Amino acid sequence: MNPSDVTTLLSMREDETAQIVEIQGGQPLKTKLNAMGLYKGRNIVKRSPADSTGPAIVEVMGTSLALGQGMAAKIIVKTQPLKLMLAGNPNVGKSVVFARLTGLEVISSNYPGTTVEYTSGHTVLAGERFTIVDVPGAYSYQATNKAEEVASGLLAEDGKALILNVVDATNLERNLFYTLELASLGVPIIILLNKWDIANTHGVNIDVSVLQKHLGVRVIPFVATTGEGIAELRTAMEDFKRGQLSLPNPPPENVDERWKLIGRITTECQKITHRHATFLENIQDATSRPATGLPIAILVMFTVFLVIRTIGEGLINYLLDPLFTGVWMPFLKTVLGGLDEGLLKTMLLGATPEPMQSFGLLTTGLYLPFVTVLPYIVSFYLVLSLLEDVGYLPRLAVLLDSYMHHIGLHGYGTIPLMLGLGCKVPAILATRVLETPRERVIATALTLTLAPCMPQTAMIFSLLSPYPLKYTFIVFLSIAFVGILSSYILSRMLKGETPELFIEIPPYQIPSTSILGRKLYLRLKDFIVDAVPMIILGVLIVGMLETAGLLNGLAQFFKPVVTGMLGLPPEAVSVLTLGFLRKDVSIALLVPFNLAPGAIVVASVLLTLYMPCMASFMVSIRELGIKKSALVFFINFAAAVIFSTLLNLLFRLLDW
Ligand SMILES: Nc1nc2c(ncn2[C@@H]2O[C@H](COP(=O)(O)OP(=O)(O)OP(=O)(O)O)[C@@H](O)[C@H]2O)c(=O)[nH]1
Ligand SMILES: [Mg+2]
Repeated sequence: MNPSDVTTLLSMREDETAQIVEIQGGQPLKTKLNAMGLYKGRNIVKRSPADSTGPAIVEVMGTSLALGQGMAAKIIVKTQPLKLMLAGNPNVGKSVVFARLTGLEVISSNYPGTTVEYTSGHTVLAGERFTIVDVPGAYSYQATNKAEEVASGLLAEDGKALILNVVDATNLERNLFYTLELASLGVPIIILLNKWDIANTHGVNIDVSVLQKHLGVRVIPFVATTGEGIAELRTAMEDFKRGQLSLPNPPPENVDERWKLIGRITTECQKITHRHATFLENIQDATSRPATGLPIAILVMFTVFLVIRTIGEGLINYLLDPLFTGVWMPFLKTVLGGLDEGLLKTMLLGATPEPMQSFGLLTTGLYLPFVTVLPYIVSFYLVLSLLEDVGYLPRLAVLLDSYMHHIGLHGYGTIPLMLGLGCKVPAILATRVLETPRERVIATALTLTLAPCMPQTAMIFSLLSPYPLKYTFIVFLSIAFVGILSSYILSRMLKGETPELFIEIPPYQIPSTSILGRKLYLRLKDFIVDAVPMIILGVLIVGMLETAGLLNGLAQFFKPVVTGMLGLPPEAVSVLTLGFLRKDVSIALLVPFNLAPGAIVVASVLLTLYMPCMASFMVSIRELGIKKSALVFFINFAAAVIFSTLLNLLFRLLDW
């Protein structure tokens, strides 16, 4: 708690809300106030100004009470910061504004639906502390998907003091519809006319004063990415604090009337000067038209794959592996080499000196996350963030729309799938922008199975790197095949229609390097904070199980399935069990078995598909509920076991 939030009822400002934390002055006063409903924990609203010379007026449980100044000075309260809602259409820049005002890190991207859960933070504006909420983007107060439901729910809550309506200046007419809906919520609004820079270069001129007059609210031209307009926002907040911000003009009730009004407003305040199509706009056309767009998409995806691998491998071979083997390992040897042989030494350094096989905490435990996986995480998120910020993903969604309909999804499903190449957890959350529960189930199933996540991909790359490239391709093709097949089955099992694609396609933009850098940092931080400890724990568990000889018993029990059907050594059971905790660790565990490449392929396919990892397991259950998640998990499991068995048979025939 910030100590400056604690004050007395006497010094509270007019209309301020607070909670009583203590009543001083002895028991008799406490009892007296208690009888009137003033006790510790109770919320109150002050109705008289702080500098008033008369009694203090407070509102409690809907009734007003007057208290003498002496009494009011004995009631200690904690004031609650005013709540400021950051609302607007999707992809208008709310999250960038939020990050700028709060200094908190949130992800922003150039496609609608980046924020599907809300984030809140604190900011000080005009000397006043505010709680500020990054409301998910919505086109209308009448929600049509889960993200919009969250938005309307947040806006309907009591206690909001002000709405900061972020409006895309390049798209004024469409954005104003939501603005008019917000205008009927009964709180003051400040409009941030964001992307003012793009509007200018596109020849869109908006007369701010005319717009202000029509809407009855303050309008501030704003560039969230650079912070232009912050000074005007501060001034507006000063005015808000002094109570000089009037409520917006009441909008017409009828929807048609609203659109008519919007039409009148835009013709009056907006002038668009004609200009030639820019280079970016020409590319925009080429990438969205199927004839040129599909070949470009294939080229883009192929390049993406290559770039990710090249950067990842480069980082490993030329930087991290030499550092680890040349600097870290000798250092460990010097410092811990003298340790007595025994449990502690085995735990820390493992059984063998090989960093990938020893399963010591300080050897494999660090090598795995930092040398094998991190480089690919860096390169993947670098490339993904670029695609996101340029605005390529919605175009991919449009291009793939007709194919996606075969498996019961529309094109927007490609966005969670792309995110899922990195980590399944944010990807499953991203399915919230899909309209129907059926679509969300299918999209979740496909996200979980279409391809492994990045840490696991990194391990598959590294495990198969000594062998010809065809093995790596077979792994990914098999996984994609099973993923698509099981989603197809699921889409037939779940009754219902797939809605038509209906998304906004933002124009391409040159990404801001600072936003790109911040996003990469945020995603890496997530990996290091959430995933690395799990990897180390996984390494520890396996090391311990092995030392204790427990793996053997388990291995014997499952031997018929694992060896008979899948052709893997019985000890691989431990690997499969651990796959639930961390899939990348479990794949790394295959190293000591010296498997043939065919067996690595079978094991990789099985491990990717048979079960989601613990984190995505929990998120699926939270998002879809237990019943639907169980269906998804079951279909994936069955498909994984059947397909891996077939693959094993095939490899035996081919003698791979
Ligand atoms: N040029 C320019 N780009 C901006 C500006 N504000 C935001 N952007 C970009 O617009 C895109 C969308 O920004 P976000 O903050 O993710 O949008 P959002 O409103 O939070 O979107 P949702 O979470 O999908 O509702 C990002 O690529 C931003 O970098 C701006 O003022 N100028
Ligand atoms: Mg956002």
